[in-house]
Amino acid sequence: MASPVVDEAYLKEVDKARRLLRALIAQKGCAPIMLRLAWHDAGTYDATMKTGGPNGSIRNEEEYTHGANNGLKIALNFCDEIKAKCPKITYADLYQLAGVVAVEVTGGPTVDFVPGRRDSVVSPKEGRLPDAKKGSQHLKDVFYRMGLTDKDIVALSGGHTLGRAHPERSGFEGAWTKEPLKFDNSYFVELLKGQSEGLLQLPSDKALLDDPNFRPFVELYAKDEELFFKDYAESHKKLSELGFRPPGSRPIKSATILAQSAVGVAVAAAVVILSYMYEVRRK
Ligand code: TBV
Repeated sequence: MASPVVDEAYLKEVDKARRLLRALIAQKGCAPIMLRLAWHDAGTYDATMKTGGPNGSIRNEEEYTHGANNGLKIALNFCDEIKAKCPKITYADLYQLAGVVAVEVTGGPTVDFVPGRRDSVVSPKEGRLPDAKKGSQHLKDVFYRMGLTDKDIVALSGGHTLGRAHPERSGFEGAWTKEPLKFDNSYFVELLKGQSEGLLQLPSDKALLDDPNFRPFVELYAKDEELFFKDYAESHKKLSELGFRPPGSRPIKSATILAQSAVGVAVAAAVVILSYMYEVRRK
């Protein structure tokens, strides 16, 4: 499908959708599942094949019925309420905006949001999202496929500061932190404490402690919430823009640059010549 035209009317709807999302998330307390929806739409990206990614395809029945997406129909339906009031906005933009607002309204960092994602009717095959029962090599395989780094993996895992696992959805149960509706660095603090207080730690969470590339970031983020917020906001933006080139940000073609510099040189030369002639005539 074609890119949406991000004109003034589109930006106005993005603004309206942002306000409606704030209200809906505050009213329903659904920030965690909205963040999970944004992540699961984006997290299918394959940087080599240039398929998947934040393209709204999770709205297709074929995709939201994948095992990893259990329960996400709830969040899709919430987004449909907003889509009905803001019909111009693409599903792809709406789901990513929902993720950004979920982080914002629970006290997390402001994640920069650039609109213009196009919707896709094509869903990737099942199996691109990480499996919570597996270890650090699996996590790396999945995130490297997206073009993301070890630091992105750890920072984004901090998203488990929100929400909980539901037995009927994933087979796991419980929250990762004591205040699952507050976005802070407590995921890392609790992770380092170990499983002492009945909080949840999936095998994929524990992998962050065991892997020598991951662990230093866990320790940094547990100590320094400001650093976590800064890195999280950068990684979340990357995740939300996988395979996305904002409309109007086309790299300037080299011919255009050449033409621009030719004009620049000509203008500079004209100024020099004219001022010289002016000086000569004054003498
Ligand atoms: C829920 C899976 C954000 N994630 C969640 C559940 C499970 C995982 C519970 C679902 C349920 O039963 O309702 C099993 N967690 C994983 C997997 C890994 C993991 C597969 C592998 C490493 N998660 C996430 C990112 C982000 C999230 C990148 C957001 C940026 N996930 C998330 C939230 C919730 C889940 C906010 O994946 C709570 C939803 C990086 C709710 O409360 O409904 C962690 C990472 O670690 C893989």
